[in-house]
Formats: sequence, structure tokens, C-alpha cells
Amino acid sequence: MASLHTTVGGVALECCIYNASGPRTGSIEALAKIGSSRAGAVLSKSATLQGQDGNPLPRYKEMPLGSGRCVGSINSEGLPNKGINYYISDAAVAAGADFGKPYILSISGLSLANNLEMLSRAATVPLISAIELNLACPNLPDKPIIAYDFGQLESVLTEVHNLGIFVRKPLGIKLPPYFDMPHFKECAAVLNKFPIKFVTCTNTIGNALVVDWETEQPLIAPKGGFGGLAGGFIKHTALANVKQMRQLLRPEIDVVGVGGVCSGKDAFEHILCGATAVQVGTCHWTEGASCFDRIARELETIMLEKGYKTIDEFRGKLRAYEKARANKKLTFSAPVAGDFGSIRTDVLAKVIALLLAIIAALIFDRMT
Ligand code: RRO
Repeated sequence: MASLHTTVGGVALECCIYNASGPRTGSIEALAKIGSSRAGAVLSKSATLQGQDGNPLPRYKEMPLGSGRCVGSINSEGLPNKGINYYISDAAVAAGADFGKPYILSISGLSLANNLEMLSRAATVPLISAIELNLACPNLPDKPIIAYDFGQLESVLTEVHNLGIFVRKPLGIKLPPYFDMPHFKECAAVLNKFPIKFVTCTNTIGNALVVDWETEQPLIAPKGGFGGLAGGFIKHTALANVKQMRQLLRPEIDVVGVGGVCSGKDAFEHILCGATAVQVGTCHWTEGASCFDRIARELETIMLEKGYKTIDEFRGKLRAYEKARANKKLTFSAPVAGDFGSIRTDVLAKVIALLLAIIAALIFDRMT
């Protein structure tokens, strides 16, 4: 059997796949569905100090991606959530604890003071296993993405450090996607100064615009239609961020991958690039909590076919490109990916040609 066991910031997870903060994470009922699935942990919606309604509707839309199961999405939710006290309550924490799973709290304060206050409160709750501090929300009108400003990132982390939180709870930082090598380096240099336990790469690609050409308007209402791009659209950006951060961060800092995971194959790719665990966002939104069971099964199938017993055997082991290897594709005996994209198009074309030939022969037979 293949084991999906892993650790994130020293916290043990039976399954390396769990939910991203955001989709289906706002209520205790939704969190409990994650807890009762095969997800390895339960991660809350990013909390603010007070509850808030978020941006006007419609603020989330998904879009098909080719012919597969995987979809892309755009959102400008604007941090709708029930406030920190809800997500640190016994009932919320039980969504993980009742199922023997780590409960991870996500916070995204509207100010540094709010973040410090929320961290202080969360530190007193024993069953919160870890905290993900989201410094990458792209959807708050008039608020910049903190982690794009490396000076501000450092001062936030200094204040957080002074609070003493690093010794009380494993703390991770949710990062925005970076696109330029100097930015990866600058960000990692700041993060490496602090006893951070993990980073999550990446949040959505901020301020994208999806246009509905028929109605000649944006697909979502808030912020003039600008929102965070996610799902299949961003997998390759997310993989690059996982890979870069794994290379640049101190080895003690785990990297959690998120972005475009909707099959075991996607999870495998994130781990190959260095992720110790993988979160699922858009696909969880579309499919519900059963996606964790499916993706976990698909990942196990891939591992069995490739002869890996643990994720550590291939984690971070993306090979350098070699021409000879590029043409050596594996043939799997079992389906490994939940998307139809896994079906080889050349095989499909041959099957269709054969079917057409049979139909033509039958018609010819009838007519003669
Ligand atoms: O709530 C949101 O609009 C939101 C958040 Br907090 C985030 O971190 N990333 C995102 O795409 N949306």
C-alpha cells in the first residue's frame, strides 16, 4: 500500500491532501464535511476580527477548461466570514478534532493590530494545531497584497515574532504568486529570518478580469470585475512557486502547494516540485468534500504504479530535463487522473476512426 502520511510544520497528517481556505470553509457544517472526508486536515476560512458579509454578488464564477473535469475560477469574495471567535470556538475546532484530524486556523486581518489580536486569541486554544496567516488576499478594495511589499512583510513578521506566537503554535504564511526571480529571492530572504514553520504557495492570481463577450460585461460584480484567478488556470504558476520556494527557503520550512489541484496527477506534480502537502480550492468548491477521497485514491494509484510507498520518496525530486527521458511515457494499467485530459488523444482518435469505419460498413451493408 502507498502511504499519504506527511507532516506540515511538525503537525502529522494521515493524508497529504486537504482543503484550501476559502471554498466551503465558512461554516462549521462545511468544515465538518471536510473533517468527515479523507482530507488530512481541516482549514478554516480566513477570519477577520469581526464577522463581515464580503463583497456584493455575484462574486464567484467558474469556467470550463478544455474537455476535462478541472475548471478555472475567478472570485472577489471580499473575505466573507463569521469572525475570529466563531472559528476558534469549540464547535469549529471539533470539525477537525472529532475526526482525529488537525484543525488549522486561517486568519487575514484588516490591519496588523487585528492580526496580532487574532493570533493572541488563537494561541490560547489547545485544539488549534497550526495557524495559516494569509498575507495575500487580493480582493479587499483599497488594500494592497501585503506580501508583495517586502518591507511591510518583514515588519508584519517582526511584530508577529515579538508577540511570541512562534513558540506557541506552528505558524505558516499564505503567499501570493510571484512571477519574477528577484521577487522569489527577496521574499524567501525575509521569510528565512523568522521561525516560520510552513508557507502555502499560492493564493489566487490577483486582479484578473474575466469578460463575458456576449453581455459585454465582467463575469463578477465587485471591484469592476477584478478578482483572484484560481483553479486550473493557475496550476503552472503554483508549481513554479512551490519549486522556487522549496529551493530558496530553509529546509525546516515546509511548502504546502495549492493551485489547480483536481486530480491525483496534479497532487503528484505539486509534491514532485517540493510540496509536503497539497490543498484543494476550486475543485472542492465544484465537487464538494468527496474530492478529497477521489484525489487521494488517484494519488495512491499513481504511487503504486510508479513503485513509491511514501510521498517522501518523490517529494522535491523533479528531474532536470533530458531529451531521452521526454519520449519515455509511462502506460498506466489503471486510471490515474480524474480529468478526461488523462486520456491520450491519439488513442481516442484511433477509437473514433474505428467506430466510424464500423458504422460506415454497417450502412454500406444495409444499402447493398
Ligand atoms: O475572500 C476572498 O475574497 C479571498 C481571499 Br481572503 C483570499 O485570500 N484569496 C482569494 O482569492 N479570495
